[in-house]
Amino acid sequence: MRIALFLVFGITAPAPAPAQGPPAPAPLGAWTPIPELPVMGRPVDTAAVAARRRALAARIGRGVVLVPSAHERQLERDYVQDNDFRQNNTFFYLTELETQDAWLLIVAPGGDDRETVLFLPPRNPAQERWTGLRLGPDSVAARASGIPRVLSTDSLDRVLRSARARAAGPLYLPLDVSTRDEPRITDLTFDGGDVRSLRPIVDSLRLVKDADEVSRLRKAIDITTLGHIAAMRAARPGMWEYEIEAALEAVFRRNGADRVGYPSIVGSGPNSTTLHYDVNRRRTRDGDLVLVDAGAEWGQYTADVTRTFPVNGRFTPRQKAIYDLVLATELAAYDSTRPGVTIAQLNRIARDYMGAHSGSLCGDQTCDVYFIHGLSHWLGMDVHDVGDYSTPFRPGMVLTIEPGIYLPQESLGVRIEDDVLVTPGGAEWLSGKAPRTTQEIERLMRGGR
Ligand SMILES: [Mn+2]
Repeated sequence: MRIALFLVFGITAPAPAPAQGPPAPAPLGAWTPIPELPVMGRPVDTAAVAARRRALAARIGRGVVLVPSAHERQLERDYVQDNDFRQNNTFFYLTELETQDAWLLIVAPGGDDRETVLFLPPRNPAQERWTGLRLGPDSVAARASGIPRVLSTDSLDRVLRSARARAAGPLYLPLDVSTRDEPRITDLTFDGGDVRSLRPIVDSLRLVKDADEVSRLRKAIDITTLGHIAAMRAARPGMWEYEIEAALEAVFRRNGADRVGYPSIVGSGPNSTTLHYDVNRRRTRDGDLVLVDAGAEWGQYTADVTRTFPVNGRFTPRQKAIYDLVLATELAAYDSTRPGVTIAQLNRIARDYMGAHSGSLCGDQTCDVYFIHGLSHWLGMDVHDVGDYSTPFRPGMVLTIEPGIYLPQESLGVRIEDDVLVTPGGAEWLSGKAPRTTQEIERLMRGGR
């Protein structure tokens, strides 16, 4: 069930506009916290997250799982320029809540409603006047999360102790970079109990996306496609790379993207041959190719799409020949994408194809020599998503296919990257709406549709 929290939000009637000057702040004592509060975040697919928690408990068999949420960053103490709150991925996977300073406890066997507890800090009205309304340990949080047992974080240690005694199994914690500064996690790892890493189990669950995850990815990818189209339309010789970046990211934001999934790469001319160039400060010149590798993030999931286009709207014969080989390589890899195949096999198929169809395009060498990175990676909440790279494809897995050829001596780099969902019968392009053939790109840049 999805709970439309924005309806709840509707009860906060705006104050009437003052006749003149800014309104005087209401004295703190006169301000009453609104019991029905909005959550910073989107509605939770409560059925989907409950199913993920049950799946996790089933994989553990017996034990206790404890996961902290992310904390708010301190404006002026961390990075003044960036205090954006982004939820911890493990916590988000199991709750879809974008709330700070929370903890999730799951006891296995079970992992159902009776064996799951959400801990939230008590609300702080004075603090909320600065940072906005928060979820607190009350019935609003229970409804928003679909977790009936919501307690104050004050009771976490006591409830955890009794849960561990009852479960008589290991304690699973997300032991990774996301929790290395979490004092409670550090203490628990040294308390002499059987403490194990939660990540391998959660990572393998995250590898196969459920329907809610696929719909989030589709949204992020659709927004990204619109951004790439806008970048192609805006491009003109003499434009600065950052102007093309601005055209792209304006469309991301205008369409509701929460942020970029990674720094946008807009590399023109020589910069098109630098794989992760993201300075974006060069002025383009007539005849340049522009390589744009960018993905919007929406609902915690990110796209990862690359398009390469001529800044003046016309590929030279040389650029087109290299481009068409990269594209044909991508299609060959896609045609082999189906359940049971591995990324290593796909990589081999792509390299063999590129090598066999190089002709004299890359001089004495075959062009796969200039294809200097891997073909694919998993895609999800992380742009290079978690999961074992030797896992044979199963329906619901999402990966990129991204061959490239980079010729620095010619200032000529081409990468084409699409996001692909593995289906029972093969695969589906998720980013197929972004123009991809030289003909489609040239038509779009001439002002066609
Ligand atoms: Mn990629």
